[in-house]
Amino acid sequence: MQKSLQTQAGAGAAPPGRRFLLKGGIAATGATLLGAAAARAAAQPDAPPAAPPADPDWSRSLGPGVDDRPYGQPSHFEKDVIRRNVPWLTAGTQSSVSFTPLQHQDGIITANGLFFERYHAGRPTVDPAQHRLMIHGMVDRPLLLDIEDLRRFPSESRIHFIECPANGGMEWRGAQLNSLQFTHGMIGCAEWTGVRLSTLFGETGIKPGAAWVLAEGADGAHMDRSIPLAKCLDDCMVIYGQNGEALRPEQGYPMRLLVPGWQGNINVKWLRRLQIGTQPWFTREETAQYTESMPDGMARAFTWAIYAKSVVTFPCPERPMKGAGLYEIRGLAWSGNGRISRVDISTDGGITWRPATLQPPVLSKALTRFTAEWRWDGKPAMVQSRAVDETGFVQPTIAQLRAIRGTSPIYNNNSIQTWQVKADGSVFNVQLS
Ligand SMILES: Nc1nc2c(c(=O)[nH]1)N[C@H]1C(S)=C(S)[C@@H](COP(=O)(O)O)O[C@H]1N2
Ligand SMILES: [Mo]
Repeated sequence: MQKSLQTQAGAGAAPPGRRFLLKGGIAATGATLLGAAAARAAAQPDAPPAAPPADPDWSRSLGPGVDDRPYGQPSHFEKDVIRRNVPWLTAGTQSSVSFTPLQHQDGIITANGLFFERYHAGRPTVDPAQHRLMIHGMVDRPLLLDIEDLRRFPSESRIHFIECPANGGMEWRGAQLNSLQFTHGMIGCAEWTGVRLSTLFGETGIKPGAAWVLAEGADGAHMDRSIPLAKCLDDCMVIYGQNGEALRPEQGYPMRLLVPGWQGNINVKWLRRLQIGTQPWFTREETAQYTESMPDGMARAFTWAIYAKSVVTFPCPERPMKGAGLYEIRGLAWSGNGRISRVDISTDGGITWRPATLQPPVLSKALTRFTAEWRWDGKPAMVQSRAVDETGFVQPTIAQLRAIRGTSPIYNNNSIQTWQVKADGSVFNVQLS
C-alpha cells in the first residue's frame, strides 16, 4: 500500500488527480475549481492507496535535520525543471545560450538557478577582491570602485525582466521548435539590487556636452555597447544582488549593468568600465551584431526597447491538456516601454478575443501574470494571447511583422504565439498566416 502510494507521488500525482477533479469534482458539485470539496476529491482518486488518512513512511519517521542542506535545493522530484539548450544553436564555449523553463514558472520571478544564460565567450570566474569598475571619460572625477565601494552607495531594489532580442529568433521563417522553453525562454525576471547610475555619475560629475556611455564587460568577449546618457540617468543601475542573494556568476557576478526594458545584450555582465563621451562608439556588438537587414537593404540598428509581448504558459507543448473540462489559461506578458495594460485571449486562432485577468503586481518593465478561465469542450483549438502596454502598443501577429521585416531577421520577434490544441490534449507550436 505504501509502496504504490509513493510510486504515485513520485510519478506526479497531479495528472490523475486533475482528471478526476475536472470530470467528477466539477460536474458533480458545480463548485469552483479550487473549492475545498474539489480539493479533497482530488486527493482521493480511484486507486485505494491514496485514501486519507494516508500514512506513508515520511509520516512515521524523523526526517533529516537542518545540517544536510546549508544551501537549499528544489525537491528532487523537480529534477526535470532545468535550463536547457538547443544543441544545434549553442556552439560551445565561444557562444552559448540556455533557456528558462517558463512552462514551470509559477510567478513573475525567475529562480536564480533557472535564469537563462547567454555567453559570448563563456562564463568567467571573476574574483570580487580583484575586480574593479572604472568610470572615466567626460567626467570631473574618474572613479575606480571595488565591490565594497559599490555597496556603500545608496541602494535600490527593483523587479525587471531581461530578455535577449534573439528570443523567438528561430521562429521567423516558420514554427520550428515545439517547446515554450525554446520559443520564449531567453527571458527571466528578478528582483535586482544595486546603485543607480545617476548616483554614481553624481559622484564623478559629468562634463557639458556628454551624451553617450560605453559599458564594457570583463569577460573574454569584453562585450561592449553604447547607451544614451539620458537612459543611463533615467533608470539604469549597477547590480550586485539578485533575488535575495549575490548576483549569480551566470548573471555577471560580482556586478552587472541593468538597463531596464532594453535588449539583454545591453545589460553588460561582469561590468568593468563605463566611459562617458559625446557619440556612440559603433562597437562590433552594435554594428555587425544586434542590427538587422531589412528587405530593402537598409539595416535597423540601435533597436533598444523590447516591445510588448506575451505568451500562454499553460497550455503549451510541455504542458498538454488532460481531457475536456474547466481550466485556467495562464501566461506572462511584458513590455520594455512600461506597464502591461491589457492582455486578450483567443481560443479560436484570433477570430474572437476576450480579456484576461492581470494578476498583481503589474510592474513597469517586469513580467506580468495573466489568467483566464476556459471550459474546454475537447475539440481542437488555437490558443493565443495578445498584450497591450501603457503606450497603447498592441502585440502584432507574425504575418504583420513579416510584411515589414521579411523572413530573415533574427531579432525582436514579439509576435503573437499560437498553440494548437488537438482533441487528445497535445499542444503544438504553429503559425497562422
Ligand atoms: N560581458 C558580457 N555581458 C553580456 C553578455 C556577454 O556575453 N558578456 N551577453 C549579453 C546577452 S547577449 C544577453 S541576452 C544578456 C543575458 O543575460 P543573462 O545571461 O543574465 O540571462 O547578457 C548580456 N551581457
Ligand atoms: Mo542576447
